[in-house]
Amino acid sequence: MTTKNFKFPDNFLWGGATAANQLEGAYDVDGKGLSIADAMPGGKERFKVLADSHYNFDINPDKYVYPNHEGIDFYHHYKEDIALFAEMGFKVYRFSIAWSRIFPQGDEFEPNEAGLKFYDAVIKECLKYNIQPVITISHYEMPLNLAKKYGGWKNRQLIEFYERFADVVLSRYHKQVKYWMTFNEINSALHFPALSMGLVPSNGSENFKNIFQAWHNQFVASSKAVKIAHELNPDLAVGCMVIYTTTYAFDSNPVNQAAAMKQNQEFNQFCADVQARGEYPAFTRRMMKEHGVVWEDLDIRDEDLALLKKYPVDYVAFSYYMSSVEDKTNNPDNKITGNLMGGVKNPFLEASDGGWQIDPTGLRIALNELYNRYQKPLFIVENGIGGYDKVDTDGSINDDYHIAYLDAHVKAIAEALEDGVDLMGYTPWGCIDLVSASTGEMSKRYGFIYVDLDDNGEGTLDRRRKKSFYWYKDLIGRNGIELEAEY
Ligand code: BGP
Repeated sequence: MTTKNFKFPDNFLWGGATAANQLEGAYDVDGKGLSIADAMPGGKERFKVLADSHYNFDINPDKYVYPNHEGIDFYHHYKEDIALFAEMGFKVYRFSIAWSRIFPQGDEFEPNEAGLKFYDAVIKECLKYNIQPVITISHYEMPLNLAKKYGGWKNRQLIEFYERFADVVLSRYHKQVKYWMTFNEINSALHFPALSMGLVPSNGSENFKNIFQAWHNQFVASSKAVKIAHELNPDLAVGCMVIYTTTYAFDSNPVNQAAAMKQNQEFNQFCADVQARGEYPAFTRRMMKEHGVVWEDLDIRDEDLALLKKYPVDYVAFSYYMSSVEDKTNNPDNKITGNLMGGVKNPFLEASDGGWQIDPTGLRIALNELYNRYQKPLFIVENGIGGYDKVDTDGSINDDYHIAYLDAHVKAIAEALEDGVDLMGYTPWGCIDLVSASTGEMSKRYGFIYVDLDDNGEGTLDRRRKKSFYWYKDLIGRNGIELEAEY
């Protein structure tokens, strides 16, 4: 087989991604308030608990474990961890700021200085190694009080609270940090509103009117953050962030093709259209109607629409883990699980242990679809495979499945660059092992760096380089990859 060496652009942003609630720990230290993530139990029961009609972000330590409370204690290990990122050659490190460290209850007027000091130190440490921070302002971790007292994002007052939070962090860090994102995986809410909207059945998640209202409030809040950022410095780059799940029709039956089109609109395009184009897409009213919601019943004001139009995002960031298949005709019972998504099994793909279908070509397609739709720079800010690693007797961790997954996806990225896509960078998810968002487990690992900690919080917290650590270091160092000559 003939191969060619593909070179990535010189300024390509290689790095890794994490979220505060999944790794920092120190959940009640230095004035931090509780966040909704602190109230989500760990383990495979997590989704079931969140779906219970009585659950209202209550914390019940007698019954459940809460691995996020300790995370991997990045709060006290950040120097060691960032040094390891630097050793791999990271150009960027994507992390989020825990809102409840800065505004413990979410509705205060003055920020918590001790919380800000922590991020001062993290940013300083990154810059020491010429690692540029990429900050997600809100990643699945709003202050608990905003969910309990205000009912989550369906309440318009949240816009004001978020604006205050965004203003504080942007004003403090705009000189050191160029790249920002407003909300993590904003489109996940249709399937799972608890994490990003603070909505569970007991405060209205089952009424789609609340979901669309919450989204609208988030879109407005996002545009306000873009406005603040650009007023501070027009060169700051603020992105939206969506989960992208490349969607195929089961076959050429037009009914299935239309189902795939609709799924694409609802899941992949709706939020990014509003945030990147600055207006609701043409299919909005129909999509709302199909969920029993009428546009006129929502609190969507003219000044909101003007703000959305005036302050769209500068780039489109997304997570990509898998693709999905739409099938309206066969009704097969081979349903699969996935990253918040169900779907039908794709006979051409293999799946991870957790049932996520592995599809590198789907990433090339995603990049082309997104770029051709928005014509804005893209940023892959999450990608990876969660697996169950074991430490060999000599202490090594041979995570070949992890390398194989990432290698195939990096090749697909190279092909998309050849297709002409404008891609800023690549930050694989969970560059250091951390607590899973969907299961709250430690044992589902994505990292290049292994952390000695189990699902019950037992372990030394020692960090170890996995085999993939050296693979990634080599890739970044070469800034290139061997591709088959014909793709
Ligand atoms: C995304 C989230 C992340 C992350 C990742 C992996 O949806 O933005 O926070 O956790 O998925 O998912 P999980 O941890 O459930 O394996």
